[in-house]
Amino acid sequence: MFQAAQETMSRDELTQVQLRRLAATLRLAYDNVPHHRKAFDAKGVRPEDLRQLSDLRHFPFTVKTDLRDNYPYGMLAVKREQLTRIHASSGTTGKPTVVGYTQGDLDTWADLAARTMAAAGVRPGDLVHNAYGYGLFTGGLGFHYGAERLGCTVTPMSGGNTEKQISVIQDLGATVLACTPSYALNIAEVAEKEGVDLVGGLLRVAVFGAEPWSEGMRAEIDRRLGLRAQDTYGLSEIMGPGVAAECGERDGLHGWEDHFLFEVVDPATLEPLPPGETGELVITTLTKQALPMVRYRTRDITRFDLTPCRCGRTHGRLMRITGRSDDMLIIRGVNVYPSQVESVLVGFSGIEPHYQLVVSRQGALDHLTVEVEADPLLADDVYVSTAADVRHHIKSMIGVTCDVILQPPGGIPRSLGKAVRVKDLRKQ
Ligand code: DLL
Repeated sequence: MFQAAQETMSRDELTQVQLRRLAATLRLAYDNVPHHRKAFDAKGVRPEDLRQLSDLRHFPFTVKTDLRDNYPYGMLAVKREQLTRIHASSGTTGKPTVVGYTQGDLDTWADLAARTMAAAGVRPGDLVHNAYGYGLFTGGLGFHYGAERLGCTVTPMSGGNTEKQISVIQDLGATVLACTPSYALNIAEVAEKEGVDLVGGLLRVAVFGAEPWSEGMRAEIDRRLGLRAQDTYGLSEIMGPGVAAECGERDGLHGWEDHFLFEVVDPATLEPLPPGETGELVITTLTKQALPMVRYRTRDITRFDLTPCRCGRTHGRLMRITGRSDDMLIIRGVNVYPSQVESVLVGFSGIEPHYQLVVSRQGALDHLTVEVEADPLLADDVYVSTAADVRHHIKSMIGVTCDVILQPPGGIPRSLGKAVRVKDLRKQ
């Protein structure tokens, strides 16, 4: 199943499947989840009002706080006893968001994670070194079962203890690396420091995701680990990893449309945008049993491209997710995502792509300081001029005025999972 039959269905077939599954999902949500019933009633819609896919625009959105307000089990369409597994996302504030899976949901998830890995170029027989966190986070177990389903051998490493990761990759002969891109960079760096040649080793493909990353970072990691880095997307409220996957073309991530319905809405008006326009991604699940999601506002900014892909898959493509609307900084009127700054920093001579954005308040205005690490070979007396160069490039490429501070090697905290790119001092 390098390319499942569902991945090449015609648009007409796909629409039929989606409509049938969407009707069942709306019914399931309305009949079993008091929150959805109330929200439908408040908008004056009933499941049977759905006649065609475009009717979905009349149904209410679901947002993260709905999950928090109904913590822990209020959004479930089944009894707690019918769950086989629970995951949770920690979030930065307040209660975690709890998500549940029936055995059927876990089966679908394993299939989709397997399809995601296959699209990325993973094959049966590959040895997958899985350094995504195991536990409440969906990354570890999500890819674990996907890899098994695809017929791979899995090393369930989880994150952390980077020196050990490197010897396990080498000793066991891993061909696939699954982790966040920021952690992969950490692995590359530690291997280089220890004089371990991962580039000449067996690693062939990396299955990345869980955080925004740039094309520049991709080139950097491809080179420093000697593999092909592929992007995958997912979120726990919808399932976990395996919602969308880049194919070998590396030109957008195929959203698995037989299991999810993707809309892109204008974040200000919440009106659906025509295909191909950039906005906030909204996802409705089509086959989830325990936790059906109706029009979940992901906050992720992307566009959904329906033009044919050279790989032959008919499922539309999410263009690389630049960031979440919550992560967007507005610095003196200029909108900026951390991943845009990353694009400027990666490959810049004299610095390493370890960085953090510090946002503070100067008077009435927000102020951005980019802290980035110096190359270990950079002479002390050119720190200041290098910082000025970086500052100038950020201004000319992104249009944002900032301060740049060069930190000595090791001065920026390393990622063990999702990197923390923004330090916000405004809230202190
Ligand atoms: O991060 C699931 C996952 C695990 C995806 C491993 C891929 C690989 P959450 O912790 O719920 O779930 O975080 C979901 O992470 O809404 C995005 O903002 C961000 N995100 C996930 N994948 C990407 C990506 C997992 N490829 C949130 N590019 C999402 C950019 C991503 N952002």
